[in-house]
Amino acid sequence: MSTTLFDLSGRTALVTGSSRGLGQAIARGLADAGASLVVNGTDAARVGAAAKALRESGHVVHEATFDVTDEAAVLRAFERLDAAGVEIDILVNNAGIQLRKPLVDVSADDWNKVINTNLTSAFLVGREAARRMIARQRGGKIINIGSVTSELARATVAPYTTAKGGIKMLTRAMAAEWAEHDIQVNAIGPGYMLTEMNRALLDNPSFDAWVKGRTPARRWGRPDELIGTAVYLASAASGYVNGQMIYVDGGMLSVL
Ligand code: GCO
Repeated sequence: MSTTLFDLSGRTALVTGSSRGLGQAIARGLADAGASLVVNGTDAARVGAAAKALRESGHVVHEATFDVTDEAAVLRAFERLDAAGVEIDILVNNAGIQLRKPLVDVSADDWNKVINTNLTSAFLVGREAARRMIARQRGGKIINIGSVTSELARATVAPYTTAKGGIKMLTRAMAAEWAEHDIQVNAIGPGYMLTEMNRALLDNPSFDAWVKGRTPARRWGRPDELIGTAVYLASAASGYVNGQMIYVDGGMLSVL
């Protein structure tokens, strides 16, 4: 089998929310597969630290500190990348936040913040990336990060669940319009992963036991366990895959 099938050399990947958590792990995995990276976050210091760590591993890294929920900021960020000659071949829409509270207690501001960060941002950043991919006529890859909550709901995370359900359908909608431009748009649906966003759950013995009992693998997933699927969807190996959500969930969605 050709080893170049999964080689990302010569390509540049923008991973939103890649200064920590799943995004940071995916960014490292894409870099290790040969891609140059654009690290994004809203905190310049965090973005700089994540970029420094990747550079220390010998990778080519650009820093892009901007708020993915702010349309004007997204437009300015892409204009800066254009001016610097940085062309995005691979986009990973990873940025996301969690809010855990009963739906009856969720304010409109709460709701909008989660929807804007976890769903609308994928539209705003995806649109700018696709505009350029289509104009260049060189194709591209867009990978949206969903969740097992793209399929099943859990009480107290309604805004997040709704956004992640939207990610599944936005992935299909993007594929419907952009596949003819040789842009493959797909999604990854993580299960319960060992991240700071889930720290409160991890530290709760009964929730920890529930995750382990509900997951056939009987354990939480590690962020680095998303890398193989991310590299696959970012590479030539998935040239005829469109609109799919690949669940990396230890089997959680496959069982009652
Ligand atoms: C929660 C968790 C989940 C997981 C993940 C599952 O509160 O239930 O945060 O949302 O993080 O998204 O795919």
